[in-house]
Amino acid sequence: MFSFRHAFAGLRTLALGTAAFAAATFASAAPARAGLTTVMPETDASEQGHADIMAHQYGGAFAALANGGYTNGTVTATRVDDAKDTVWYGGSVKVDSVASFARSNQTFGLTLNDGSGTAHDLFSTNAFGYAAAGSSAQISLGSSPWQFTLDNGATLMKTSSLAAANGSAWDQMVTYKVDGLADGRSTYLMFWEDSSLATGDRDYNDFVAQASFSGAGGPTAVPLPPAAWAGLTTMAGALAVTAWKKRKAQTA
Ligand SMILES: [Ca+2]
Ligand SMILES: [Ca+2]
Repeated sequence: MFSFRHAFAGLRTLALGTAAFAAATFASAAPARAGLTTVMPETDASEQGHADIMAHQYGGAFAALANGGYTNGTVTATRVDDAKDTVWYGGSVKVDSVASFARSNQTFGLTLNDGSGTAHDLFSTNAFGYAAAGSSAQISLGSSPWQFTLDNGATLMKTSSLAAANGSAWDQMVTYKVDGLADGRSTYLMFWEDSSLATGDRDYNDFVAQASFSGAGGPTAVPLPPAAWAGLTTMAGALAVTAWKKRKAQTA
């Protein structure tokens, strides 16, 4: 949707009255926090925001925390610094769709961050809300780091968790670390915005997926340039991601 906030950002000659209107209009926006990409509040009554999506996934009622996260008292979701949710690494991971408030086909996958650009689709889903269905098998990429990717069939945007890999360099995905599930795994929720940040609503709920790692794994602290990974990827050619791929594509 059209974003008044963004459109106004570059206009420095606004009359005072108009500026006051803009300030009042966005008074409810979440405060900007260092290191965290701003998520705009949900304003579409047919969609759900992050707290509601977490409640659907984990139960209870999720309340906002001062640090940008949410908790239901048992399960706590803490935002991952957006400088760190770009490239992922380690362990064995399974990804499951949680929700999609996009009304269009979404293909979720990963791209190896080894300079090869090798991409693998994991699953596609095309169902609105919590009917979205799609799961990967358990994936082990050994020493290869990767970027998560989302390919939207309607906006024709294929975006990466690594903002620098997007043509616009926009950050299209925000991430929460989920603690309190008591299942011995490392769990993250990824919330995607699948359209232009110049004109989109920036509510980051077009596609939501849970990544659950067994063993150590998750976002790398600092994404390394491809050359730095060259010595770690000698086994990459032996990877058989295709064999792990399990499509549950749906047709609308
Ligand atoms: Ca991010
Ligand atoms: Ca959106």
